[in-house]
Amino acid sequence: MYLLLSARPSPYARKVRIQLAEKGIPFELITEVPWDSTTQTPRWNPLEKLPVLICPDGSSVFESRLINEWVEARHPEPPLMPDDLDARFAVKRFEVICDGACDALILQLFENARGEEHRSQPWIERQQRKVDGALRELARVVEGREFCVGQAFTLADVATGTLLGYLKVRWPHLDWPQRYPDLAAYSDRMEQRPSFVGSRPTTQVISDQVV
Ligand SMILES: N[C@@H](CCC(=O)N[C@@H](CS)C(=O)NCC(=O)O)C(=O)O
Repeated sequence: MYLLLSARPSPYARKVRIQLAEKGIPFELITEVPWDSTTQTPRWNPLEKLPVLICPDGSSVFESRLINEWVEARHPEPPLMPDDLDARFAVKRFEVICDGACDALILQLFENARGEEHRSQPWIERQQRKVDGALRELARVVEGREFCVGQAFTLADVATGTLLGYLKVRWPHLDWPQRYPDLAAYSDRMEQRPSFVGSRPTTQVISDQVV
């Protein structure tokens, strides 16, 4: 059986949880706080980040997009990647935008954690512009559509639904649902899928000082 190193709020880990659930692949979920010294993450990933998928043979796959690709290659049914080359790149474009927005959010989280005296407002604003830009672009592309790419649920929906779900839990004050009601309705639809219901993000306490 696969093991998955995951954190409860992690949008990156949630992408893998959703993919495994959509494919009906059994796995044992190991919940960690990757920012704490108690985490076993560095044992499996030299970059000390989760998610990490640990295979029955003891090898590990890390970096959420690589895990998604790896799982897709080894467990192709049901497919979450289209066959058509242009559609595949369209899916990857969504993944790049959503992961980039998550990165910008996490950078802000830790910049804020430095405390009022030490935080850099220009840095926070730069990161927030990336999040705003990502949401603007997602709203433009998703408007009036059931799924991000083509007529079926793909890894693009996994990435987009996960980013939006993360925003709702960790950044509830942002006004994107009012600015982009279509995107908000899309997010509500995605959150109804059993794979999303079973992996709703919740907050975790970080005990170590990270910054
Ligand atoms: N690009 C990575 C990002 C993963 C990531 O940043 N994970 C966070 C948890 S949400 C982490 O483990 N951070 C610990 C650290 O950076 O030391 C991916 O897609 O897997």
